[in-house]
This record gives sequence, C-alpha cells and structure tokens, in this order.
Amino acid sequence: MDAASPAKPMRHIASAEDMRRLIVDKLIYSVGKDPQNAVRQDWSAALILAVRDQLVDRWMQSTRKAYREDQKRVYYLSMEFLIGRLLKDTILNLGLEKHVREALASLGRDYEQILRSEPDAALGNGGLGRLAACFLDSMSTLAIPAHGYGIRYENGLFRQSLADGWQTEEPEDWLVTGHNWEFERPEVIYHIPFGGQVVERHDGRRHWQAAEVILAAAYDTPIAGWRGSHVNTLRLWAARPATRIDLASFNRGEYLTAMESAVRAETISRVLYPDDTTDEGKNLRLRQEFFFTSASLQDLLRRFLSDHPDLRQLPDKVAIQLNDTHPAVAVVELMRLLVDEHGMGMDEAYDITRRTLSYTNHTLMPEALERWSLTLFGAVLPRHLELVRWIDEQHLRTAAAAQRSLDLERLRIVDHGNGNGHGVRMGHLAFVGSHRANGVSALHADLMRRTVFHDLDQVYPGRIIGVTNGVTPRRWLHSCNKPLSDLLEETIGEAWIGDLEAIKALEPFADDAAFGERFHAAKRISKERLAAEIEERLGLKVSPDAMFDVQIKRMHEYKRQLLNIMEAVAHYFAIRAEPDRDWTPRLKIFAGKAAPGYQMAKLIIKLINDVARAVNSDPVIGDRLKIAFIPNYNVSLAERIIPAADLSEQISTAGMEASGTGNMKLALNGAITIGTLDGANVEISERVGAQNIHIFGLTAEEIAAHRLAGFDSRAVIEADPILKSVIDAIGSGVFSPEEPGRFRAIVDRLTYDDFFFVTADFAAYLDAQRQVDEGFNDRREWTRRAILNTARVGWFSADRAIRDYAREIWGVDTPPPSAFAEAAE
Ligand code: 26W
Repeated sequence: MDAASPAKPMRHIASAEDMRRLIVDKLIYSVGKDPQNAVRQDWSAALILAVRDQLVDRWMQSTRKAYREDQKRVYYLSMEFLIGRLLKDTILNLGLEKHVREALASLGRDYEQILRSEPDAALGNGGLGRLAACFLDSMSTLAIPAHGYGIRYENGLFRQSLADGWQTEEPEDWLVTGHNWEFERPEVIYHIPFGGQVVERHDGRRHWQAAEVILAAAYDTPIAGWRGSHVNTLRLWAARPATRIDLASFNRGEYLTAMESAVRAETISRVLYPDDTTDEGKNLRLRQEFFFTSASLQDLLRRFLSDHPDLRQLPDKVAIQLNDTHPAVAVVELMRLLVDEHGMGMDEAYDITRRTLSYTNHTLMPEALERWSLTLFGAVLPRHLELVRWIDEQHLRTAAAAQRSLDLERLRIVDHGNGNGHGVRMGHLAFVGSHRANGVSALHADLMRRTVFHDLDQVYPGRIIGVTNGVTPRRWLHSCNKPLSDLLEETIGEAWIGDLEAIKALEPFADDAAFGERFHAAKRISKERLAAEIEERLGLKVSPDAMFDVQIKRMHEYKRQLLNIMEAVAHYFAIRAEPDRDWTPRLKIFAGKAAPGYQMAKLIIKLINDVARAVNSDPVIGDRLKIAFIPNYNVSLAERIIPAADLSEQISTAGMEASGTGNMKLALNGAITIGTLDGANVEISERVGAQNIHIFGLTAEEIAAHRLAGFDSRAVIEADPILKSVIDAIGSGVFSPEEPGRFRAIVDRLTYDDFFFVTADFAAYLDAQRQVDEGFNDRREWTRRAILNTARVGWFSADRAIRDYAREIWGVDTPPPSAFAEAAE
C-alpha cells in the first residue's frame, strides 16, 4: 500500500452548495441524466453516489491503518445481512443531513421522497440477518478492522402481498434499479470446486479432483459507523460460471445445453432461502453455504499471507465468527486449505482452526439445527467428509478421555441417524471446531448447556458463553425516530448515539411532567404518521389516541401470534357484551412474513385478517378495537412502526426465542413490553424494573416440566369458558362464514397438540392485557414508565455486544465508551 494519504478528502463537503454541486455532477456524469428530465430514481442514484464519495477516503484510510498497524482482523461470516436502506443512515453517520436537505431543496427535490426510492437490501430472513447488519454498524463505530462476508443474492427475501387475507409471494429483485453503494471487484475472483472425488497423490497427500468449478466474484459495500471515522467492508460474493457458454453445444444448435452450466453456476447466488427455522437440507443450500464460505476463507488467507509469511500466526491476527451453522463448513474448509493447499500437518491445522474460529448459535429449535445427509455431503464435498471424519475421531477420543460417561452416539458429529441414515450435524461440527460457542441471551446460553449442547459442554467445559444481542442506536432511534431523537438531544445531549448507556441520563426526567408531555407528543407524531400510512395502504381509519399494540416479527407458532389474535377475539366478544363500558381504545398491529412452505403460519395470517375484517367493520366496536395486518414487513417498515408503538408484544413460548431484538428496539423507542420470561425479555425485565414491564406465563422450566409430565390442553379449554368460546368461534366459522371449516387445523392443534402452550398461557395473558389497559388509561404514569424503558435499555446496544465479542471471543481492543461521549461534546 503506498503511503500517500490525502490530507483533506478529495471530495470534501463543507456546505450545501458543495453537496448540490456534487449531486448534479453525479447525476450528469455517473448516472448520465440531464437534470431537466431526471426522475426520482436518478436523483436517488446521484445522491447515493455523492454520499458514497464521502466514504471512500475514510475507507482507504481505515484499510491502510489496519495494514500499517498490523491490527488483528475480524471476519463475520453470515448467509444473511438484512441491511435495509443505507442512504439516511450513512448521511446521519457522516453528519451531512443539513447539507443534503438544503442541497435537494435548492434542486426542487424532496429529501424524504428521495430516501424512500432506495430499495431495501433484504438479504436476510429476520433476527439473524438483522443482527449481522447491526453488528457491521457497531464494528465500524468501534473502529474494529472487520469484514462482513456473505452472498450477493439477486433476489432477496420475497415481497409479501395479501390476496383476500392470504399471503402471496413475489420475487424481490432489488438489483433491477442498480445497487449504487457497491463496487464490483473484477480482479477478485476465486475458484470454488464441487463434487468429484479425492485421490491419493504419490506423496501420500490427498488431492480433490472436483467435478465442477464455479467462480466467486466480489462486490464491496463500504460500511460507515457513527461519525464515519472508520469504514469497513461488506464483501458479498456473486456466482459466475467458469465458462460462460459451451460453444460446442452452441454450434450444434443446442442453445439451452450451451447455457446449462452457466445457469447452474449463477443459480447459486440467485435467491435467498426464505426459511428461517426449518432446515430443508436442499443440495442448492449446501452449495450456497460452501460457495461463500470457501471464497471468504480463500480471500482472508490471501490478505493474511500478503504481509504474514507464517500461517501459524493466523489465530493471533485473524478471528472468524460463524453466524450460526450456515458457514460451519468453514471448520473443514480451513483445514483443507491449510493441509492440502499450504502443506500443513493435520494436528497443527486443527489447532489453528479451533483457535481462529468461533460459533454463534441462534436457535435451539430441533428442526432448525442443520444436519446434512452423508450421501449429499459426501457427493458435494468428498474431501470435507474425510476431514469431518478425522475431526470426529479426535473429538471422540477427547470425549472418552473426559471420562464423563457420556453417550458417544449423542456426541458424534457424524451421527448414525435413528433410522434416517447417517448425517453430519453442523452444530456439533461448529462447536468442536471452535474455541467459543455463544448463545445470544443469558437464558439461551443456559439452555444450550442444559439441552442441545449438554454433552459437548461436559467435554469442553467453559466453551459455551452468553453474549446477549444488541441493536444499533443509530438506525433504531437516531435515524428512525427523529421526534424522540431531537427531544433526547435537546434534553441530555447526543452522547447516547455513540454510547447508548449514556441514555441513562434521561431517568430523572421520568418524573418531570413537562418532559413527559413532550415525550408523549413525540410518540404522537409517529403514531399519526403510521395511522396515515395504515389508512392509505389498508383503507382502515385508526385513531392515534388508541394504544398501538404491536407484534412485528416472522410468523412462527413459537412466537404465538395465535395467542395474540385469540386475545383480540376474547376482547371483541367482551366489548360486544358490554358496549357501554369505558374500554381502552386499542389498535392491534401485526406484520410479518411466513416461510412460503409453512402452511400453519400462513393460516394464522389468514385468521388475523379474517378476525380483523369482522372487528373493523363491526359498528358496535367503533374505535375501541381495530386490527391491522400490514403487508411486506421489512427493515424500512419496522423503522416506521417501532417509533409509533405503545405496547411491544414479546409473547413466545418460554425457552424458544433465543433472544429477540425487536423487543430491544421497541423498548428503546418508549414502548412498554408485555411478554414471557424468554430470551432477552428476562434481561430487559431486570434492567427496566418489574413495575415497567408486564411479564406473564409459564417459565422455561415450567414448560420443560409440563412437556415431561405431558400437557393435555383439553382440560384447560374445558375449564376456561372464555378460551372455549374463542376456540369454538374460530372453529365454527364465525370469522369465516364463507368457509366455516377454514381454521379446523388451528383448532385441532390447540385441542390435541398444543405444543406451544397457547392454551396454558391464555388466561394469564388476558389478565396481563387488562392490566395494560389500566396502565394506559393513566397517561402520566404510562409515560413515566415508557421514559424509564428508554432510559434503562442502553445496555442492549450492539456496541456493548460487540465489545463483549471483542473481549471474550476475538481478543481485539475497542475504544472505551467515554471516547464517544467526549466526541459528542
Ligand atoms: C436452516 C434454516 C434457518 C435459517 C435461519 C434456520 C435458522 C435460522 C436463524 C437462526 C433463525 C433466526 O433468525 N434466529 C433468531 O436470531 C436472532 C438473532 O440472534 C434472535 O434474536 C432470535 O431469537 C432468533 O429466533
């Protein structure tokens, strides 16, 4: 790297005039449009290019610094990065909002409109993908030299629409309008082998004769942190064919055959798998996982070797984080590269691999734990299967030496599969091949030790730790909630943006009535905005005075959207029974996508919409209860709903939600939580105080005990007339007169196999909701509690979580929180 670093960024913006000139320059010379007839899309592209310029100098300086100081690098490998839009976030991170607003105004363009025309980068399903995006923001903010590595899907998570209340899916082709943030790196190409066989070479070394090679092409997106001082790289891989066309077939007129291998290759980065809880075990999924993992490992080894001759130094200079098991093949791919490509011995390679890798688990749901059949794994990755077997032997030897009378069958990486054939357990491989395996909340880490990873925990004590999730305060308060962010800046300054625990300074204002009024007014602005959107998109008129009761997350039975809508039915019946009572007006807002193949989740979406149709059109009810299912939940919609929320629904069956992160975002924006003691709800409750949250329901221990003892929901239903009336109504077609039996499957599940304990927690949930009504009626007290929620969740910053990873797992230094407070002065 040459030393010459520009003193002042070439394209430094010091005024709105500078910004205006640069935007027009980009529009004309990069977008190639005449300002006179440029459309909104063009202006958005020009603005993105102009703002991106502000990143490039800092990006290069950050890269040079990492090389110059030989800093330890962090590599975050994830199949998903749920980024959303980047423009507003980057403008705020660089402190350019004022200049941009004025520049656009002088060009007769509307800032908000331009922001809305940037497509969401929906390269993820839900929690895991969004966490990865928040962590990128924090690693840049903390100036950790880090790379995110993932796949550049051409189609992100599907677009959801509702047809008569049923979910429908359309492809999400976010790239059609161009992704102006990225830089294509045509010189960065890696060969990714697949299939074939392994042969013994004359020198006894193993050689993989692959049947197919696909190319991985790099695309880089700069990731700025708060104040834009440090810029990291998100490198996404696109699949390219080794040969674009098979000329021989083409010349024979077999055009499709001629394109076949090219199509096969490009399919790898075509689309994101829309499942977020079920391991489909599909061939293409395994190819996607190996594709990006191998390209990433080859790339980071090239970077390491560019200024470190000795690979034994790798663990001192590189930390690789596996975001769940999806990149777990990294354990054997790193071994393969070290042994087969760099001639290292197996034991040394294994030791280096473990000291370099660490694994995060995000779910204990059995159906989500990836397990590849031996046939498929061996066919696609024959050399890796050999290495998996070798590691399994070492592992079982270690286990035997631990003399812990453990069931070796349960410990094996390659299990004998009770009757459904041998398989490679990727959770076991990731665990054994790493020096740390972390859960994403305290309860989750505990459950990892007590359930799925119990035996492994016995063999490798201390390897499991908990690092509770966090969210970036830049996007999830400063950027998405201007009314509240401005009020906070006026009241306690802006240190909290760079150091969220500084938001604690708000606590004394909880008892300040005048401040309370302003806090309430800020919430009101966001509620009015959302009410307007609901009216415009759903044609449903809602009152901003009502309590905005929000459940926004992927549709899944363990998240119990069903419990929520059943409470709505009970409440509906109660209001109809006593229409003159002074009911607390409530708007129930649902949003969330169901995996396309998850029929029960899709049926619950339909139930919510059928109940909404009945309730919203019932004259007896009026404004006392309204229900809205807002379609196509994504990052940008979350940024509009969260600031407007009064009540945050976190009601999962205890022991099933690893952490949750929406719970943190909603509490930070002054919503009060109603929830079970599950995931991070436990830690949120501890920090906000039991009076400022509504906890209900069975605990994880109680659920486990009920499972052992056997739980019969019929007894509960018979004993609870309200519950019974709700289930009977749903089952008899009260909400689906055109198809009375439509929800039979739901009623059967509740009656004969209530695996998610909906019936068991129903009564407690109803009571808690009535207490919420009580609380909401006392506006002063509700606002005081809401302020305390905002003031007391600073610890749930992604910056704190990344500091924990840096200290406990990666062994890299980070600047103290105070460094950001000072910068704010
Ligand atoms: C193999 C298919 C598949 C794909 C994605 C299985 C599982 C996943 C993810 C692990 C599911 C996920 O997003 N888990 C969520 O991760 C969040 C971030 O840690 C947690 O806050 C949520 O509790 C957890 O459900």
